[in-house]
Amino acid sequence: MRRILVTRVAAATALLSLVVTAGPTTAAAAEVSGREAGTSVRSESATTLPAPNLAGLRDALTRTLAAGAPGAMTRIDDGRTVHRETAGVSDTSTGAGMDTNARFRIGSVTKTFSTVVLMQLVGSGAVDPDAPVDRYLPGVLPDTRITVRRLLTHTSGLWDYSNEMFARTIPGFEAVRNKVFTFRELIDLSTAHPATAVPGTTYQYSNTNFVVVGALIEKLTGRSVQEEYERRIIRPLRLRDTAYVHPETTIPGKEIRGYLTPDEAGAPLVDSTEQTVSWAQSAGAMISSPGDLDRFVSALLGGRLLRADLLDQMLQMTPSDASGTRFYGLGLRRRDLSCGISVYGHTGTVQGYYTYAFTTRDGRRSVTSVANATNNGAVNTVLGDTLESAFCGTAPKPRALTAAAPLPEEEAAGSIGR
Ligand code: REX
Repeated sequence: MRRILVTRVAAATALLSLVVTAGPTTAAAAEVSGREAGTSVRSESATTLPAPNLAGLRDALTRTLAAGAPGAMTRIDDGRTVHRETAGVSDTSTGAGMDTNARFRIGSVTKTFSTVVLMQLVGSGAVDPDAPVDRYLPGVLPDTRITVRRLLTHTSGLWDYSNEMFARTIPGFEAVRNKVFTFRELIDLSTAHPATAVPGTTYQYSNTNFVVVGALIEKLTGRSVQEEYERRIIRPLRLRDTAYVHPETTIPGKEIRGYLTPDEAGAPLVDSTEQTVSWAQSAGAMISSPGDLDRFVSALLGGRLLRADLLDQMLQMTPSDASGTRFYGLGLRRRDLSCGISVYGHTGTVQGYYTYAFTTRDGRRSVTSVANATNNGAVNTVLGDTLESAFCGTAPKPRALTAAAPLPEEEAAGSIGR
């Protein structure tokens, strides 16, 4: 039985009172233009955004279940009002409902956390973003044209080692679920392959880039990435559900269980909740909750984690596919929605969990959506429709999707259909 719960809660969480650094305040309506691949981006404040379309949201979540996820949920936070919508179950064995207060694996949204740490290090002069990585990690990468910035923009040309790792979904996952890798082992898996492009010329999404970022953070600070996430982001923002527990395999506290879809049609879902996520580490191993992710992306775009010039660098976007609506900056995605609004954040895919965590340019409306089944492109695509309802107030037209023939997702081209 699939139930949909709707609650509206006044946001007592004092999001706006959080000031981590003396960053800039947000303008009511800003025109961001210039260096973003020649585009001009309209960017409204939450006060001028259409109200979320809750019927459209519920419809998108219901269709996410129809596409094969046991559960799906969205949390919308505009600083005054929180909308929570859930559909389906967080645990197929107990039948417990989805829960917007529970924790899950956020996959590549971790890349945005890693970027914030690195950009704070840029801000303090500890690292030059345009210097070769080789200056800081001598002999680790094969080409001195790979700069720190080219890691963050996915233009290093470093092969994504996870392509081969998960070519066969269940065997690939089972082979690494309890493994503990060093950063160097993962980097060496990548550099055993030739470069995919000349550094600086081509956007090509690769987990390797953000594993190198993790290695850099540890080299520059002399501390673990876990300590750096905690002291620079988690504690200042009071993110109580956010953690980097690598190489622990369990999610502490209240959890959403995750399910992996086998490649063989009709095969039952595999519970993939427990794993080290060591294959991803600083590219994808964090745990969080919808409330914490809303707070994180809001604080980032609201200028409360980075100085304005550093945030501006994260916002320098290049197209990530041919759609004309999807872009990548430094560890940050931009999506242009059908109503002309641009939203900023990241997506995540780690076995069992698809995540979307996006916010407006001023950070005033933030949205996190999660589904607990992966290796199913239709689930991911339909879950993405929640952004249209949440930011544009529209109800996207239902579309017929099957796992075998999903709409194109931004990282599917040239990789392994994840
Ligand atoms: C690995 C395979 C997916 C998942 C991956 N995830 O590279 C990173 C990430 C950390 O979150 N990236 C996404 C598996 C694209 C993002 O940035 O949004 N797929 C699955 C397979 C395919 O095993 N054979 O679907 O769970």
